[in-house]
Amino acid sequence: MRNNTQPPADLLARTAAPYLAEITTAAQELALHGWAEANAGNLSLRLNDIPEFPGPENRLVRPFPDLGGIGFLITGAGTRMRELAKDPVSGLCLLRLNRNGTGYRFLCDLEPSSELPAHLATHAVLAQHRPEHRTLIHTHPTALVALTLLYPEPEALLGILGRMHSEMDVFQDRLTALPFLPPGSEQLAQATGQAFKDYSAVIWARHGIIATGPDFYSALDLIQVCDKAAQIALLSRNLPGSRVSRPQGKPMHKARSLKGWNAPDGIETFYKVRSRDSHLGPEQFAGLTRRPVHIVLDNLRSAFNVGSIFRLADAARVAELIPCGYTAYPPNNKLEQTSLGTTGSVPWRRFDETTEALRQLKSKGIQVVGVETAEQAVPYHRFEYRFPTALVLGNEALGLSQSVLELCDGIIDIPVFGYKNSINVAAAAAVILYDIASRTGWLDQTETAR
Ligand code: 2HA
Ligand code: ZN
Repeated sequence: MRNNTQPPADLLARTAAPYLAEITTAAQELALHGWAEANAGNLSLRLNDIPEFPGPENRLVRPFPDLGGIGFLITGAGTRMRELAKDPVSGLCLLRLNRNGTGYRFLCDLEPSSELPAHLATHAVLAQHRPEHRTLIHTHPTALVALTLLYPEPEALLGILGRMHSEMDVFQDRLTALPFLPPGSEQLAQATGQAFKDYSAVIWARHGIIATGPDFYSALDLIQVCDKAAQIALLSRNLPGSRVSRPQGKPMHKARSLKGWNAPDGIETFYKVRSRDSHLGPEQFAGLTRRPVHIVLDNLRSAFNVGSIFRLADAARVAELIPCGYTAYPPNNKLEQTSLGTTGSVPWRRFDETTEALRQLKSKGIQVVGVETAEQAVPYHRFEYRFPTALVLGNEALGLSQSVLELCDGIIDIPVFGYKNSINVAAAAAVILYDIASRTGWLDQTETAR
């Protein structure tokens, strides 16, 4: 809606005049950093003592009684930061809430920013809790947004940022993060307003950041430091020859609980290791549903491979493991070097003859699927399983014997494109098992706490 009535001609320009230098700087910086693609981002400033001006009144979805009679400068919807930097007055709206805070009038040729709800909700909180914080900047810092994709958990994200850059101390624990909420939405506005009770900057996952300060320069400082930390975090990842461990900066207060999070190898980590089932007692664990997949090992040569498959069977919580013929079985030193303690958590039984194991499984209605690069094999990702199913894995060199193949209800293989024309049997088992788990939706079933 445009304001058609004639307001005092220069009220907007006069009101904005004392702030033009900082608004210009902020807009320039946001544009130069590449955080203000198209019309991304918005700024606002809370003012007192704005005279009433005529014009149609716009009602607010949610009233802000504490902001009654308060005025704001806020960027207009569609304003580009690069344009705002050149001509700030043309990109700004002067907005004033009515006495009850139930509606507002505005002066400008544009609608106020699409994030007006978040700006108002935040200013309402700041006016009450930290009146000296009058400015808000919202922008889309590229590295920071990328980092929110890599670390969706706010605690992990804040922990990483806190350790990346000593300048993060400027925040003095006043930075927090919200999960993704739709841009411009009432939910985003409410969650952001709440967060500003305790924080001066709020990261919006997969979107950007919004920060406050007594002036635009200090709000901009917070955002620049935060994105710098995010850039350092991204640039220092996974470079060849780089040290695995992160530099030990002083963690921010919110991240302090991260200290002492240990990976299973005892080395301190920056993320909380997800435990899934490992916190359960043996009896609770034994009560969990096991996936209807049996794994039959037909004369495997390497006890190390058997151990790896035990570990995999534990991870995917399959029904059972059946070592047959001369396949190693527990207790076995080599096997235990790779099974890493999982022989106790995976049900297993052994047979002298693979064919005997298969006959027993088939008699219980279990589908038997051989893994073999045979002529008639179906690529594993297209095979239609019928559960319960048994996967039969063969000897590393010889594959499945003819008598075993004859008992199979289906044969699958893994397409390979290399010179060697095969992959390790434990790796093959992992590929096939996790394909099944992903196709059946098991990966999304969180029977136990994450
Ligand atoms: O101003 O950045 O979040 C456009 C936006 C919406
Ligand atoms: Zn935005």
